[in-house]
Amino acid sequence: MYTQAMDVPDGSNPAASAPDSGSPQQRAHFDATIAADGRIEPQDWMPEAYRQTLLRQISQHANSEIVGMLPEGNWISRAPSLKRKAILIAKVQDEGGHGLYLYGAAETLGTSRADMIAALHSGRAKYSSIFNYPALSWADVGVIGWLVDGAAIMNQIPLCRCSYGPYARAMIRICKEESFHQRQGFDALLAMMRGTPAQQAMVQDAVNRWWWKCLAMFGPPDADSEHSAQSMRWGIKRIGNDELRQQFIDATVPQAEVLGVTLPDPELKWNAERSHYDHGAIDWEEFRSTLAGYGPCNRERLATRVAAHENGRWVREAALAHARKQQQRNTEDAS
Ligand code: BYC
Repeated sequence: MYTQAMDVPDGSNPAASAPDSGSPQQRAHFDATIAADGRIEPQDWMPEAYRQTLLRQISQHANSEIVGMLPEGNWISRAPSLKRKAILIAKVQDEGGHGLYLYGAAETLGTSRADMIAALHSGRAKYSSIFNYPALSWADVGVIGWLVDGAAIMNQIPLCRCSYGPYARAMIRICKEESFHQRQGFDALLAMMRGTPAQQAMVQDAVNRWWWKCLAMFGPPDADSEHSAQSMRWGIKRIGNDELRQQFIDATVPQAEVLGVTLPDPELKWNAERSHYDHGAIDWEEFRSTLAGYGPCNRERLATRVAAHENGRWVREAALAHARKQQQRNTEDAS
């Protein structure tokens, strides 16, 4: 079951199993690069804890992208029009691509994609809590685009300035695509809000079910966040969980007004003194329980992911056999 974070090093990878404490010059170079807001690249020396922190966050992020394909993927066959179906297929395909960029970035830290996928499938690695909730209606697909992708963008824009070069570069490309995802979600909801009372009620119901879960996407409050302070010192995270959550709320309230939906928080109101919206309390107990494997869809998501991997085995084997044949032919032609 999905419970624990990635368990590395596992001894199978020499780079992962031989932590290098670095020479004084290497440590000074790392510290100076971070202090000058420069980029650490794969060939640079880095402290083992920095490497592990990146590996944990990037692999979890990659896992979130590919598990995140599932709730929306379920709706491709039921999209209400050809246009919406084409858009949804493109979006789900984008998420798969994001997973690949991110696994690629994580591989530069000395682990393999196969190991990361195995950690996800065995329940040792996490993925975003948000994907353990069901997408019950077509409005949920719009809300995932508007709110889930909206929260993801808010979190991911600062990651474009991450101190680790490959992660920062992957995020620049991902954020461009996520911004299209968010707009298509808003557009789908706007069409429904201009429709029948039943469609409007469907949107409101979806917003009611997803709002609080989206606020938890930013992670625990800073005071309880195990990794934030160190990650910010290293320039991996640039903004804390609470500030990002607040930015998301502040940006979303006016959008909800345009749509004509009510955000399900009676305590949500503008605070002129703070120049931010005040909001009600988040149910962190529910968040912890979902992370511990007891959300409504944890088992289903992991089982679907494992089945997809197994069903694709023959494709991977055929691609490898083809690559081997081509390599052999190239060697024969060259000799
Ligand atoms: N869900 O010390 P903290 C997408 C864990 S998908 C699960 O604050 P950190 C999309 C955290 O990992 C994009 N776990 O940690 C795709 C840590 O546990 P471990 C999703 C969570 O790392 C398809 C513990 O709680 N975006 O856009 O400093 C369709 C303590 O937390 C969550 C990303 O993945 C959570 N919500 O900060 C539509 C962004 N929150 O590792 C859309 C990249 C916390 O010690 N990730 N935890 O076992 C991050 O920015 C950071 O990892 C977090 C957490 C802000 C999530």
